[in-house]
Amino acid sequence: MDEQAHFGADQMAECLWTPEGWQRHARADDDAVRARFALPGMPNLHSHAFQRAMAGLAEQRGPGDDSFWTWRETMYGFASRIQPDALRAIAAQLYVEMLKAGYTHVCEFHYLHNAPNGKPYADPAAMSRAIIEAARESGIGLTLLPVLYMTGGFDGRPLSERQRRFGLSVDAYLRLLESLTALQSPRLRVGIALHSLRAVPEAAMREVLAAPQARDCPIHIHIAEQIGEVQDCLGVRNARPVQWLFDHAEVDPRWCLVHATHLDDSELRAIAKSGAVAGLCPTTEANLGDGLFPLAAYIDAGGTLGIGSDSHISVSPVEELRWLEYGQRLTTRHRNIAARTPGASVGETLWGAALRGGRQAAGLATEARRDFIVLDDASPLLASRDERSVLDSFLFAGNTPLVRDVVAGGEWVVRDFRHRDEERMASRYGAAVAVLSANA
Ligand code: NGQ
Ligand code: ZN
Repeated sequence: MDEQAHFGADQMAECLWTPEGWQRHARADDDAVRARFALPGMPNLHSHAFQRAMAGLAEQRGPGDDSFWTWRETMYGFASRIQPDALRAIAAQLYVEMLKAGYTHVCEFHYLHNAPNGKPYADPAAMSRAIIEAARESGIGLTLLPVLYMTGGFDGRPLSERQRRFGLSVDAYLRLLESLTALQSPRLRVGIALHSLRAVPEAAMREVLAAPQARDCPIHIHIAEQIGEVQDCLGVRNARPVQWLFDHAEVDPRWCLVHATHLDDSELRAIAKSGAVAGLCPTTEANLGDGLFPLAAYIDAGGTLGIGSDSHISVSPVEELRWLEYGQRLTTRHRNIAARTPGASVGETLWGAALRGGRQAAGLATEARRDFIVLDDASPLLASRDERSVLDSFLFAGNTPLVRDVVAGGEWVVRDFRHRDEERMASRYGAAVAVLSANA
């Protein structure tokens, strides 16, 4: 088969699951496109690609009580050594892993803008271009979110030495945004990201949100991830973070509130009512000790959600969704939390919800029939499953990989569990990481 041929899901899948139910198509003639179970590919709504190369390197106990804040110091030390070539190698390998796991699109929350000495690169978009190239090489769809990061805390303190790589003035930020927006294509969307309320002063936030690009592009922000952040916000701004944001910005479906872990009832209802996406990253939130998102109440309030792999301690939509549900089961001591009506499947509910919210956060049209994954119906686990049970089995019982083929943007990027360029990506990644470790 011609690898470059473009496919839509209806041309190939015998059975395609959609949030509205299973759709049947005539069986394709070519046996190579046989697919008993196909699903739309998942958008990954939150990624810091460079962090993949330090996954597993912050799991040894330090001198005191380890926390999000001690992890962040380790991460900053690691970030300070990454240059454009290394970023491209790491991101491309990561995106290959994402595709093989069932993600067909990624929102890259990108703040590593400047050279290690804190000065802009000769091309201020050098690091952004590395991300764009990595996505193109891997075949994954990209929503690039250049990040505004200006201060080291709610009190407006200047960036620490290690944060200087992230810092841009509002003017420099808007210039970067404009130069990236000019590169948009069907496979590359550009949106806006405010790192967090602690990193963006109010006046800067207003200026960026008033830019013409902001009118109809995705707007992402980290918010209410840690209790310490809620306390600092209360101390300095006299309001909880989500409450403050709603009081000072028009939060609507353009927005993705990443983590939104620590919410009171009125904040939870405000997000749900606004149509903004709660960007949940369960494996990273578990790894960093963030806390648990109030899933059942949020779904009952009609809230929109999506998933991201964030620090990439794990790269799998299955694991994100499984942890999302299991976290709730462990604290409530009940089962089948995400499915709110009798007879509903947890797997279908979660895949469908994260698909809808992920597409919205990525700025994608709701129908993306050229992004889909084919499950391995020859695996013993799925061989005995039917349409009614396949998503639940995939999400809860799959351990060996079950994603057999992946079509992204109408192109076969994974066939029979292999990405079209995986050897080259892996060896380039290995070489880049060896250099980073040698310089540690
Ligand atoms: C980030 N990570 O942007 O990678 C942050 C830490 C910071 C999470 N919030 C960096 N999980 O807060 O400056
Ligand atoms: Zn993040």
